Amino acid sequence: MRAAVTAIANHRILFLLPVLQSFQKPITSIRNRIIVRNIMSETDPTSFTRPRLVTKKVLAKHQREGDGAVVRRCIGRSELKSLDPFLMMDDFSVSPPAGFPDHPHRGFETVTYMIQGGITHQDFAGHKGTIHTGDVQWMTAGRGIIHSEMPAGEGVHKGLQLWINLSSQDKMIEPRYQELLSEDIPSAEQDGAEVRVIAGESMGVRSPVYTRTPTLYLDFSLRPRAEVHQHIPESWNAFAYIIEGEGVFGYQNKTPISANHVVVLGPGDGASVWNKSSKPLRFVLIAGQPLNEPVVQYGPFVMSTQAEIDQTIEDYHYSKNGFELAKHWRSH
Ligand code: FJE
Ligand code: FE
Repeated sequence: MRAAVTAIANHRILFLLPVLQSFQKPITSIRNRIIVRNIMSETDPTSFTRPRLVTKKVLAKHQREGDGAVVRRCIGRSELKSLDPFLMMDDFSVSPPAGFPDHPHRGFETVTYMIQGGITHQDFAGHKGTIHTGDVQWMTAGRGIIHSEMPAGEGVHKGLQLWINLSSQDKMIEPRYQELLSEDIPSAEQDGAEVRVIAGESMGVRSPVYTRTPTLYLDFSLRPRAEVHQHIPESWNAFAYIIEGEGVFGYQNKTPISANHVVVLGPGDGASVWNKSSKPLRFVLIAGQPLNEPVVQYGPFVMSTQAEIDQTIEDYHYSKNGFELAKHWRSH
């Protein structure tokens, strides 16, 4: 009930803002309304007063990656180099024999979220498994992982892979995996808006995933005419990627944004999205606390200085400082 009231209040404020902003005087009335809402919704995690607007919109086109795989690069492309702490995000599609054969990582985390099919993962420490539709693998590469990521069987396998940077003091931590099966991903529904909480909290439910770099990762499905209002910490960077359908982001009167677009959300303490279409809308909303540290990237190695990158290349070459197990390992 409270959520519904807040959604309506939100709706009205957001609708009024563009009108009010064209005048000088009514600023006080915005303030008054916000104060009223703050009192009303002090304990409501969905409430916010400064809606984030779209500051950038990029279409993620197909490109080749790995060994014959096709990705739509959302973050890490020339128009959107990175969005601290996010280094890269690929919307990938692979069919055998394509895939991502043996390759290393150091200094960050990879988060693989399956949309369709399965990916089989094997690493140099004997960790092996397959994640299927709706499952997530949160891999902290830390000081080093060498692995292969290949399609599990015939047909097309799709998902999202996000790279999250680690702070300089966390870059050399022990590698770690957190794997969540689809059925263990918390979800909630409100007025035609469903959320799967991969990391962080939404609609009063929390993910068990530990995010060393604080991250919010939500998968929303909105039925026609549904809307969602999500709190995002003020100092965090945030973006959305549309998987299916089209949605209105930021202000209610904006033009809808269609599938395969990435939108960067500007300053504010929350985001609003409306599905004004007659088809389902599915998108991920991802936000993270910026590290504000230098980033030196050499392919799958991400460190803070060139000297650390040089050291990493040496460690990888001589199988040391975390890459010991690489000496005689190959995936099979
Ligand atoms: C790669 C380094 C990499 N996008 N999407 C260099 F780590 C990779 C790589 C991936 C990847 C893997 C999956 Cl499962 C999904 C991805 C890049 O493994 F392709 C290159 N060239
Ligand atoms: Fe990888």
